[in-house]
Amino acid sequence: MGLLRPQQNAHRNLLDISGLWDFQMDPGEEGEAAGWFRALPMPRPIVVPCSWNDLYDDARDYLGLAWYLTRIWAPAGWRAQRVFLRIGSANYAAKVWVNGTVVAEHQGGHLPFVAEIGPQLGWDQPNVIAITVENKQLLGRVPPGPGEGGGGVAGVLGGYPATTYDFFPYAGLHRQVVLYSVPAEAHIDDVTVGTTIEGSDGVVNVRVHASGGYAGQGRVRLNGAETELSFQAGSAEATLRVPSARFWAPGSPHLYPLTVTLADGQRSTDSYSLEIGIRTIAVRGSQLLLNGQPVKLTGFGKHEDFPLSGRGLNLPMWVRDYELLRWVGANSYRTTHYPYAEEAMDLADRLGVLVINEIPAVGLNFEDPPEATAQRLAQATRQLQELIARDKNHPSTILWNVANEPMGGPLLGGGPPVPEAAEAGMRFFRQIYDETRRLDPTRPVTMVGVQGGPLEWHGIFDVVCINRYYGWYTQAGRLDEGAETLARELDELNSRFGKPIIIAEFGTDTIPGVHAQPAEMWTEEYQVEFLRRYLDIAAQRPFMAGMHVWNFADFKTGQGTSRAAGMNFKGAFTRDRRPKMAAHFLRSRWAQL
Ligand code: E9O
Repeated sequence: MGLLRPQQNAHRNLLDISGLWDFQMDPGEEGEAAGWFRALPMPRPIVVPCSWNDLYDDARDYLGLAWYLTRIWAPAGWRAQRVFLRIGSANYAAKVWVNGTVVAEHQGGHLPFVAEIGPQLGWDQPNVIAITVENKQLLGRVPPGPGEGGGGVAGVLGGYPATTYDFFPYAGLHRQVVLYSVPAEAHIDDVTVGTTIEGSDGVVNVRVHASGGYAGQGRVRLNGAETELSFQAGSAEATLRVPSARFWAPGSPHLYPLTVTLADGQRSTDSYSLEIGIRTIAVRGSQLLLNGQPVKLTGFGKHEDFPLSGRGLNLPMWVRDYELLRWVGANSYRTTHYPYAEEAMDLADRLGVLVINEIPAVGLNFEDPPEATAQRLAQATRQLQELIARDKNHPSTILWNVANEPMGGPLLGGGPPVPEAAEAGMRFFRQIYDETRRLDPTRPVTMVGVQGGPLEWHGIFDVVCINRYYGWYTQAGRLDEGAETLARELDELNSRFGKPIIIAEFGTDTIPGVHAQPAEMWTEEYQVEFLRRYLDIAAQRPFMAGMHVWNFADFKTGQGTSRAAGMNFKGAFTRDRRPKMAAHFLRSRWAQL
């Protein structure tokens, strides 16, 4: 089944049931046996979408089972249609009841899931929707929990709550919950758009899947032209040409409206519309080519992170962040370390921002038991399937990233990678790479390597992405030495792989307002001097395809000795989006490009 974003039109309906819901934590996990899916015994109000952690004192570090419940009327006009419930993101594991019947279970946050609920709905009384969510940090999950041995870079550093990653483990229903309906006879279940360029023409391939083995007719409309679709066993395909097309790119993000219709003679029975960008993305030698032209990424790794809303959808934050990306002269970002909201992807299309789109595979450690790796492979594969199903039609997504900083042995103070772990990683990433290319043959695929990690894994992927901190985590306080190490390593990576290289993270923790001359760690001057050296080194190397500063903004982490005030301070902006000196410096380098 496809994951098309629900929409309202003449054939379909959409009702957002987010808002204030009932909430109750269930640390003893007694609610199911006690029938809490009908009503919660001691409910408190909660917001959907939002993380629960910043709202109640006793919920801040809570990652166990919690209940969400609401009562809704099904709109009377939907009676003749098929009705679905779609949950935009439940972090991490969820179970869903409608009027006491389980309709869905799902693992993994950040990606939507859907249940058909028509048969469970009542039309003459309110319906009870109950959802449990828990975010336990377990060894076989993606991202994995720390287990016994620590695991992951953040795991090595320690912290509370214990995670394998360096951001706060916010939990809850993080995106909208909606009801939608589609025509009962047959409906458009999936649309896949692929674009190529021939001279000045855009060539648009549209593949459509309709439910129930639909074998009728349909059409595709694009840019005022229309083409017939003939379905067989639910599938149809058409190729359209847009003469003298306006190609999608940063600076000219032109979008074309595309509508697919199912038609029974003159009568249309379903339709679905989306906005598409005509563009190509490819790797040639050590260059990343957008519409056949070399492109260099300037930008950041980010987070969905803000006070009170936590990881919950925050549209003001998104609009402001895109404005600041424009101001600072960034043309791109990476969805570190999980898929972002669908609205964020729409805005990237519309505003012309390039996106490296990443699954939540952060904190993998191939020294962990093989059973854990096998479970993670299954999880990561499913997350890739869901992400690609959700985001495949966004022109802004130019690169899939399958993991951040997987470890193949000890890092800090540790010694070289462990051969067995490196081998286990090779097997894992070969499978993941092949699966990604099978799901989407149109975009290059990458993996983001950690400083000191096994280098051979990069050989599998189309683009070499690396996170480097010479002059911070190593060679601390020695910016010039750090810069020399970086320059040497980049040249080695170039001669070894001959592929585009992106520094996908580099940065220093910087307390806003703290200064020193000469530059000293944790000061604004040090952050600027560090970034300056890295950007200079990249600018001298034609094989460098991008520079992503870590991070766009300061963000919340767990509590620990390496994170003052429970924050990672590597932002160019503060958590409330005020520019540090670094933001002004980056603007002076990027805004004129
Ligand atoms: C992942 C990101 O989520 N990369 C980390 C970032 C950080 O600020 C974190 O927030 O810590 C950097 C990891 C660097 C590890 C360096 C190890 C060097 C040992 C040889």
